[in-house]
Amino acid sequence: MGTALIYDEEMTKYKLLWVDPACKIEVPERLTVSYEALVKNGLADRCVSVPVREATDADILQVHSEEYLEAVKKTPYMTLEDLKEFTLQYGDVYFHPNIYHCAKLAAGAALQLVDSVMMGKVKNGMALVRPPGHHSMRSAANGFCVFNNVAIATRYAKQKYGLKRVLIVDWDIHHGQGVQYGFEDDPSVLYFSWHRYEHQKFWPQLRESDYDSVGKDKGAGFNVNVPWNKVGMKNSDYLSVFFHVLLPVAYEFCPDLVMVCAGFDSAIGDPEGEMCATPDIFAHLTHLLMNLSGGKLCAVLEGGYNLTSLPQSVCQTVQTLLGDPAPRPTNLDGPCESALESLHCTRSAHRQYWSCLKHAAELPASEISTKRIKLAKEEKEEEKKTETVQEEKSVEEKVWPEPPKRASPLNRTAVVLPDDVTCPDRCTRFSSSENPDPVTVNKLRENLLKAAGDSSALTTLCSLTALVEKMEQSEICNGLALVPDVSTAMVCLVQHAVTASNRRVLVVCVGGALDQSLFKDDGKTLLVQFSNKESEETKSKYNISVCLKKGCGDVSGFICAVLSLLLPLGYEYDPSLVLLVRMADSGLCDSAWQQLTGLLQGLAQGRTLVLMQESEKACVGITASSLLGDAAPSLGQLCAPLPEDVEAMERLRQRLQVDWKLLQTTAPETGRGDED
Ligand code: Q9C
Ligand code: ZN
Repeated sequence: MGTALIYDEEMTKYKLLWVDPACKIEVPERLTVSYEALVKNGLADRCVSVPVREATDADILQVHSEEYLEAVKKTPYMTLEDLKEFTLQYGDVYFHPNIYHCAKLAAGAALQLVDSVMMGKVKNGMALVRPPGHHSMRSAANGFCVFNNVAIATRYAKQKYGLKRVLIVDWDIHHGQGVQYGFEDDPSVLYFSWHRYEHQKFWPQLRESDYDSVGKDKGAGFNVNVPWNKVGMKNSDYLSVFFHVLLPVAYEFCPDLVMVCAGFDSAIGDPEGEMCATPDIFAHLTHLLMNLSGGKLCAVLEGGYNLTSLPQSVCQTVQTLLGDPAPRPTNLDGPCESALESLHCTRSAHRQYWSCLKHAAELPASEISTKRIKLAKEEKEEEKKTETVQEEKSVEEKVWPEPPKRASPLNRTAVVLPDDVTCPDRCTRFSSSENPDPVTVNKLRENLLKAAGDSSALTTLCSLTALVEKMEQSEICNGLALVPDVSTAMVCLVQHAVTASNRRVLVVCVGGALDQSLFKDDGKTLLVQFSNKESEETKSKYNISVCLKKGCGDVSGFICAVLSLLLPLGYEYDPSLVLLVRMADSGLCDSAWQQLTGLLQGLAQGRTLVLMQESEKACVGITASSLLGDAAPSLGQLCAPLPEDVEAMERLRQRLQVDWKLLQTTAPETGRGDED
């Protein structure tokens, strides 16, 4: 099942017809450069091209008022002077004789996308549209937006397909206040937005964009705002918010569909956002959402005004939707203090609504909200003084390397299986044809003798070391092996893999403990084990045991640990290879195993080798499917994890955050920072 791409040149056919500094960045080229980049990179061709349509009055009226729609309907017949005057009643938006037509197509494109995904014609997709939508309100255009495309599509999806829960992820750098207003009291729609805020100094300067707007009435807890109070946020800041706020809440919510307000003004170089996250981060943001709702994801373009970073970011998003492995994450040096403050605030505002956040630290008595008001005042005065200077000062041009071309793997998944186990669909059976070098064979034999393995075990191990080499050379992306003894195989492979310089192996072991003494603390391996064995204290930053009371049997606890411990550790470690070891009787249910397998593929460019005990052959099919990039089945709405597990995980997180910055969830000394 493919990826839909919706684009129509018609949506480039309106533009600003007068001088307005606030609106001059919203240009038709935003769309043409994005589409051309998709064509140039061979991505457009790999997508299923879906035509746009016009949203009907009925579609639009699900979100907007009749008066507003009727007013917009008149704009195609207005003179330039009338258009200017009509525009004046709204903030930071412009009208054009053709914008009503384009706005109907933009909303209609989002509807077509929902239909394609929900009818199973494709598994996911992206719509490249103008005008954007997330600022427009029931009776008002705003922020370049005329109709609220994503809100309209969300209402439509719920109604037409009977969806119970829709998640809207707004990664645009502006607050989609229109979306927030539209679903504030609705618990069936979870709206998440991060946005440049600067203590209410940044447009649209709304009090209700802050972290304490959590939703109203029945919708309390279903509006999640992460305000950025400084510019220059980086990849680490974005990922930290995903690991410690969005993903835990999203998995607990368990959406039937994910809608993305895909604005790319949150990328480096954007004149509005002034953030520093690189375009490759969108590969990871996308990947991390692709195992929710069985992979049903609709991304709809919002902002993005740097004509270099915008097309790069669009390509990263679409290529990930197509299933190509994400690039190695870059620049993960941990979140900044201001980001940690925001993270802390949002987590504490939501701790009463989400069991995954129950252990989040409370805010020190109103410290931060009073600071907000004070700062907003001070900085406004400051601004007045420096206004003339500011006008002359042009934003310094940012430079960043173009993201390297991502290869689409020719051979995705290789399997090493006993002869009596059939090779799963779309996989290739792997056996090493070349003779491995004698040194390798001797080492393998030594290890085997210790473990009393036989000659067929040696053949298997030879194949596996050869497979690791092929993965390293990018000839094969990932692999799966059934072995007679996972511990021995794992030890042999780790020993083999780390002989090459600058290789780092992340070993993830589920169910049952490995002999930790086999691992050195030299940083060439990071071992993370999940089990119910009360293990001795974690010995080093590279040897980590996550102990859950029921082992991997409690899905909620397990998934919390994966999202907020394993993923941050894995991303910060940045392995060149992931070894995923499944012990016999791990107690892990199939869907949680597939979630784990799917999520880990964001690391090491998807180079994951799964080792399973021979007795686990019933899981070969589902594991292969996950390695091939199929979305994991949804876990269902999660209940609260066991309190003792939550506490144990929190203790572990606190202990490890000294060494692993992506595990931090609070600023070093909250309330300090920019005090006078
Ligand atoms: N410095 C979207 O990204 N403010 N809308 C412009 C100029 C309006 C952004 C101020 C920004 C609207 C969809
Ligand atoms: Zn924006």
